Amino acid sequence: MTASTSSTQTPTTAPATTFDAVVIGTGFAGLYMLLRLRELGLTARGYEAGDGVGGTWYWNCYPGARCDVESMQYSYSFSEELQQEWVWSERYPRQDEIINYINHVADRFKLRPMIQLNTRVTSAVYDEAAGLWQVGTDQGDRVTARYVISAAGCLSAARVPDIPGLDSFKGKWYHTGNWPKEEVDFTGKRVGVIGTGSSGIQVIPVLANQVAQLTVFQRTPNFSIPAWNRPLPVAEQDAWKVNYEEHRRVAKASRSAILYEYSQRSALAVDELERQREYDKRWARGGNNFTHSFNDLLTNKAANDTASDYVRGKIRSIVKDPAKAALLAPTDHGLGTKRVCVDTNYYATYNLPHVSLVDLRATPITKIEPEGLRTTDKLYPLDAIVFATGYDAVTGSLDLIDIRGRGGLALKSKWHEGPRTYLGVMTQGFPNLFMVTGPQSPSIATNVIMSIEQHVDWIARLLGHMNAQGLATAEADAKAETDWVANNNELASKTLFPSANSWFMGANIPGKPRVFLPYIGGFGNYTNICEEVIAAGYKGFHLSPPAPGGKA
Ligand code: NA7
Repeated sequence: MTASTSSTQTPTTAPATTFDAVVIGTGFAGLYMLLRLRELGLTARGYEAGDGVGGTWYWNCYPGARCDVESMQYSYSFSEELQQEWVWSERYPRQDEIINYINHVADRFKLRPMIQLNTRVTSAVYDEAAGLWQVGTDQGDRVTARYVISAAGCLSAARVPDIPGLDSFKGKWYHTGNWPKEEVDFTGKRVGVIGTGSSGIQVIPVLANQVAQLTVFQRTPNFSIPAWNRPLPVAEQDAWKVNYEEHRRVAKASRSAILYEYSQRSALAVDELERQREYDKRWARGGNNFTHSFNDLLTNKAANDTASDYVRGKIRSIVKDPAKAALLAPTDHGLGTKRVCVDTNYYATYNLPHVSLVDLRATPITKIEPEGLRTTDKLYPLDAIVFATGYDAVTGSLDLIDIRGRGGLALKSKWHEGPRTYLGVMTQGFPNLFMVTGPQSPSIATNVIMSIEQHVDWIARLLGHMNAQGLATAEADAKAETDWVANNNELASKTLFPSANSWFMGANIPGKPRVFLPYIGGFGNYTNICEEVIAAGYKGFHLSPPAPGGKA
């Protein structure tokens, strides 16, 4: 680990107890929000649970952690100077490089004095009489703020499954999303990895190079496309930087706020030879560009089958043992209906003699014992277990905080049957509570940094407007919210996404309502809607002046 812990400081000034705004979390969202609040002349405190900035990237420091969006795109766009001066080293950024970058941002924009590290927000309660939020932390802070802005992240509530006996395990266990900062030496160890999502698919090939015996416990196989990661020559970056602003403009007008080659053709409008040629080309280039080979892969099952079949064929061609290859080939969902993974040597890792694959569908885990992990079939003796079992995504980070709005209503209760927001940025009954990349916003379906910037800018504009107009309270309208939720569900229903048991659907958390979490209408469309809302005088929001006597 690098600069994440090096120069972070807690505020040196006398502890303040009143702020215009409290920001929860200092990952990409929290840092940029703090910057914009300061530009507005508002006082703000960012609370951060970690002992360094970086959010999800701070915690996910497992071996092999890397972003699957390319380096030149996975960065802030708000400062031309920043994007011109930063130099990346590889096609896809490694976790520690992202942490260096985000620490650089915290320093360059002098954000550290606004941040209190090692502090987790535990409660936010709206005081209706005062029109203010009372915010509490696990360090005993009790502060008041007009605005609370959650930048708590979509993938920050790491989830260890409830497997009986974990406490009895004599070895060490880890979760990829909460990895220790000190290096873990797996040399000569028998290691089990549970989970084959993006994190598992990244950590497995790296661990395989260190351990004596690697056992992968797979419940559901996923589709993965090779990254073909490589060093990124400075000349190549310089060429990109000449047109950085234009690249960003085009990306932001697109579906996922990422520059891909978005095809205008249906997979069914071309013959098999042409399809094969297109898939070969995209496979050779690597990364998630593959998912955009044709324009109907995510809306038409027959079209999707052609891409899914292609990748299944690739798996069979890479993995020498046909039984393992069959287990690794997904059959329960189509390519792209769950987040497609991007890997380095994932499938080939299963050709190594010390790497084995256990099919948990056939032989589920029954318990963990002192010596290892037991399935219905047998005991697997292990020295360490790595949980790559994902997150309570999007809503999980908010559920961890006791958030109460008007009438003491808990956010968790309001969202009992699934999240309800307007634009993913506010929820009715919780005045002046904002969410950066909240549920029913594009967030995880996009280059999340672009979504963060768009949300933060939008919130900052609203706060600036309220300041200028002497307004004290913003709140989503109930009907606007109902319509937005319905619109989201309808958009999702026109795609193949609801057909998959994914964390996009909340399907990975027992008891979580099965609701499609992100807005899937496209980043460009979403941005246009947000602009129209402003142009129409913040349509769907109630903006109110302070009530006489201070009540909002
Ligand atoms: P994911 O994508 O949610 O993957 C979690 C994996 O863990 C997945 O294969 C799960 O299988 C598996 N899992 C979860 N619980 C269990 C239990 N109880 N037993 C066995 N296997 C289990 O999380 P990641 O961290 O990999 O990726 C999250 C995002 O981070 C990713 O999409 C990128 O955006 C970055 P399942 O599919 O539920 O059968």
